[in-house]
Amino acid sequence: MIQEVVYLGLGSNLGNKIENCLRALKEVSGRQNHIQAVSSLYKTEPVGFREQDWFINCVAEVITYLSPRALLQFLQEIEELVGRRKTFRWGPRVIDLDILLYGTEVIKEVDLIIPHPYLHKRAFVLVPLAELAPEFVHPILKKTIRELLEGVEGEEGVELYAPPPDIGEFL
Ligand code: A4P
Ligand code: MG
Repeated sequence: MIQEVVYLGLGSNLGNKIENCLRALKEVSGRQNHIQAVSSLYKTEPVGFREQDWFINCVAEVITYLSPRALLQFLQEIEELVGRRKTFRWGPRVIDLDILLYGTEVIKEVDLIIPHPYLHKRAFVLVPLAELAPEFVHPILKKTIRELLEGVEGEEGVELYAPPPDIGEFL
């Protein structure tokens, strides 16, 4: 039986951003996925396409009983449910759910790349991830999340917005 610790990245910059993140976490939580911890919520400047509203970003630590591919499909269904409509790459979204890390697995397929390919370049991912797993070693780069955070640019665009949601809400 599969049982793996995964880190999920959540981002929203359309509608009620916090509600969207909380709703997505509620949908993730269930028999197949147990939410262990959630980071603080951060208000972050848009990266990539910059002419869009600011984001709420956070990271969740989850025990999953799904394979990487089944988890990806499940997260895509939740994105649909919570109301994500395709705009364009790096454009505004109601909710974006990314698999940042799936244990120490390395996967390089066209539509599934783990660790997430931009994880080490994005302060909006590393700041909340470092709250939950500072000593986790990136399986390719062989550096801890703390070390990756020390080397990243753009930390000034990541501002603490709200404390971690009560995970009791998701049980
Ligand atoms: N995909 C591959 N690997 C993964 C993975 N590990 N987790 C594929 C999730 N999906 C993965 O993603 C496109 C395809 O990536 C999926 O079909 C899946 O098979 P998408 O979420 O549909 O499209 P996207 O999000 O528009 O593109 P992309 O490249 O995933 O963008 P990102 O990296 O998600 O960046 N600025 C701030 N401050 N905060 C943000 O959250 N987010 C983005 C989007 C840009 N700027 C941001 C933020
Ligand atoms: Mg994405």
